[in-house]
Amino acid sequence: MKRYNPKTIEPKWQKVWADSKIYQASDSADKPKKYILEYFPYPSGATMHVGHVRNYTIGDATSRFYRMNGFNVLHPMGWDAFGLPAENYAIASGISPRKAIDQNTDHFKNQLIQMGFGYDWSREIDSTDPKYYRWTQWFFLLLLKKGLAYQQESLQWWCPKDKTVLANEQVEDGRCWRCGTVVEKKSLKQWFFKITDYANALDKDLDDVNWSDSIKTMQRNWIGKSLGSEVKFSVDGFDENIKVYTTRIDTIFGATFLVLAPEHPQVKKITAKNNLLEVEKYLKEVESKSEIQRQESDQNKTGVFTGSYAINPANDQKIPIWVADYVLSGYGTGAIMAVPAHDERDNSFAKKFKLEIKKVVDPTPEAKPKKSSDLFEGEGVLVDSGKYSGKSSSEARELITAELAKEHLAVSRVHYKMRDWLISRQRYWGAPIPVIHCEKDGIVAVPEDLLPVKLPELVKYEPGSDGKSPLANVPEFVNTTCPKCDGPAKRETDTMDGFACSSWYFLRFADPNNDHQPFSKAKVDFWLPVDDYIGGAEHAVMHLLYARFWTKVMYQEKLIDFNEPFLTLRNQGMILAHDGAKMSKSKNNTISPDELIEQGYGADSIRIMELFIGPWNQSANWSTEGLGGTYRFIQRIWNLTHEYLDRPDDQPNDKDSNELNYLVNHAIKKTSEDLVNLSFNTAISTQMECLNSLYKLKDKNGFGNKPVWSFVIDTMLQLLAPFAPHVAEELWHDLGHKDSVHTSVWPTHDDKYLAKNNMIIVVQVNGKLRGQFEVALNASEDEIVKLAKTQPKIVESLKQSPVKKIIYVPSRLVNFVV
Ligand code: ANZ
Repeated sequence: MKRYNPKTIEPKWQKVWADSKIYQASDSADKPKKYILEYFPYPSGATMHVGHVRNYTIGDATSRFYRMNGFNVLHPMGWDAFGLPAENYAIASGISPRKAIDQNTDHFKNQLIQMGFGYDWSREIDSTDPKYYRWTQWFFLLLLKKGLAYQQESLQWWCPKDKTVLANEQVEDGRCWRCGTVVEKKSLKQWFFKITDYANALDKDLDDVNWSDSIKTMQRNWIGKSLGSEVKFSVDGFDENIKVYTTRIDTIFGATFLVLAPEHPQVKKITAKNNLLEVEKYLKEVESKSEIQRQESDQNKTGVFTGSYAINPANDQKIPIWVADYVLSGYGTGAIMAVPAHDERDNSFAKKFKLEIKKVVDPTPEAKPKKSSDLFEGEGVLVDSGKYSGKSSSEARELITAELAKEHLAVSRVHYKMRDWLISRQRYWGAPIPVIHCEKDGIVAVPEDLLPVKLPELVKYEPGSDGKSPLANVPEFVNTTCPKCDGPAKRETDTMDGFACSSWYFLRFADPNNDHQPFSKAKVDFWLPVDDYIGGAEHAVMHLLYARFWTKVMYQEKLIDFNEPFLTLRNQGMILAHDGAKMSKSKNNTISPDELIEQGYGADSIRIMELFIGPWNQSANWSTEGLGGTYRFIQRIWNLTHEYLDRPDDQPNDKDSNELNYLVNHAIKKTSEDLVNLSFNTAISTQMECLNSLYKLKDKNGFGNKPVWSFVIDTMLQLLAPFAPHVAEELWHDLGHKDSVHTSVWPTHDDKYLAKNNMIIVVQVNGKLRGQFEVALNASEDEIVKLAKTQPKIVESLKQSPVKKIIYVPSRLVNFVV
């Protein structure tokens, strides 16, 4: 009998598939389309480990399933190769980023091919290829034209280790998201994309996509929509008004002081002469604090009195104005009315500086806390609030806003926490920002026909600490002429954040070789939106938010016909090391598919292991022993198929037809349903059980009924094909098929075989008939007993007396002895 050897069959079929281009998607098929996408990877040094492999296996199994179901499937792959990881790797290893990326993509691509993933490689893209980033630059210019890209001097997050600025989203708990260094603020001129113009749409349209609630919530929190009011407080003795932003105008009668952020432009204007020195001293102190220190523990709140007073417009009370750094300059109006009885931060500040705490909201009786406290942050019923006393918080908010609005003292406002997206980077390895600075004409866009602005090859690409990109040291790059006046001018030397490149790559896959446009509208409208987007949850905020923003801009520009790029988002669970630790190069606990293939397991066993290890969206610990199990499963299919092929010409018999038909139809039904729901592990266990039953029948009666057995084996291989594509293909050809199993038509089950194969089980208590039910012929004893226990009369009897013994007569009855 021919023996199973993945080392020979796997490379063989990989080559055949590539040569026969079976995974190439057609732009003009009359079949329905399906676009399945995994995040395109950073090819950054570290090789792919079994955690990454899971992501691609999910996408690949799904793609194969839909292709066999008659869909025109687009399943592409490319490289997100600009950005810091690639550059840092290059610096550390001493080879240029270009060379490093080329080496790494080659290696990564080979790994993907050797896993048997069916990508349409004719659509491969590389974000660092000038043919690609030409269009990233084109989009930059589009945003510039629409007023959605602008340059501004402002305080920015700066990572002293990576020597570049970071977007807000890239700062986590005051640290750089990549290297963990505590970030600083630096005043720098930077480029921004005005994503805030789309805050409302980005929030609202989450209603229309099929994403997990947790990812939607993370995006919503990041966008941070807040509904409140802006209220004007006049300053006693000054011709100034201070606007505050509050979501709790119902507490305005309890506002006992105002607080301005240290950076607030009115601070010096409204400070009393005698207090000026002290206020200035405080402002200096704050400047030297890191953001982490500023947001630190509540006990250490700092602040300074301005010596001035504001008039509370609700009750004309005079209240002191303070400056304190717990109020942020970048949010709302940068000024607040402090209500220490109902806001925790205000409460601790008031206690520290001995300011008045005045209760104006009582909890409703059901919400009354057990312990009494001078702080209640919830909503309730107003007290001590003039004519609004007795009203509910929500009613009072409307009434007070309306009343103050009459005198133009308040308006309803929506604020968003999200800031504009900072996209310039002072690093070498990115797409150059395509603008020119001219003394006469200011910022001038590089004309479209001169794109791409190519990134020059450099010898020295380490960043300096002067806040300038290494490109600034390359006169041939910097010095140019102004496209408007032809006078001498200088190129912008910052490059774009890598996230700019990944904000549109999914569109380019629809038309990857277009040299005249980023893509043709017809092709993009044909393929997009992406039907299934598969990846880890780490992209919840940045990439997914940015890509949605670009999509909305393109939709408004009528470049595309849809305004959400990813209809369904799937976040797979992580594969952890044997001991449950996160796999990482630094912990030296990664397992690469290469080594497992080298050991002889084969890509097919690894693929099955990735999916069988547990539900696809939950994390699981890797187990190389488990891999032995999936290898044996494949080997059993191999052996059964070859025993069937080598069977002696024995007497035909029809003994098992019914059961065979039942088994195979059940396996088709279950595998198909499971693949629609991504329930890969249960699909695989169904196939394992089916295989066991087939062995039993074969051992009893041989391969008696040839046509039925032939159908059964063909079908089993088709069902296996999405999971273990190589072995399925090899056996399929061994059986005499000429075309690929992967382009064969997915089998459909016939209900008649399932219905006929039920049996009636009688249920008794102490030998007396108590009911009966129908169950599948191949149901196990456990299943049958479990079902018997749920019969209404049995439930009743078992409640009254405990079971002493259960007697099961196979295929006939269950008797409970009580
Ligand atoms: C008075 C008040 C009373 C508030 C109360 C809360 C509770 P969200 O939901 O996050 O938008 N706030 C406004 N601007 C701020 C700033 N620049 N820095 C720090 N805090 C600021 O929260 C809005 C609330 O956060 C506002 O409502 C304001 O405090 C505070 F019982 O006003 B509130």
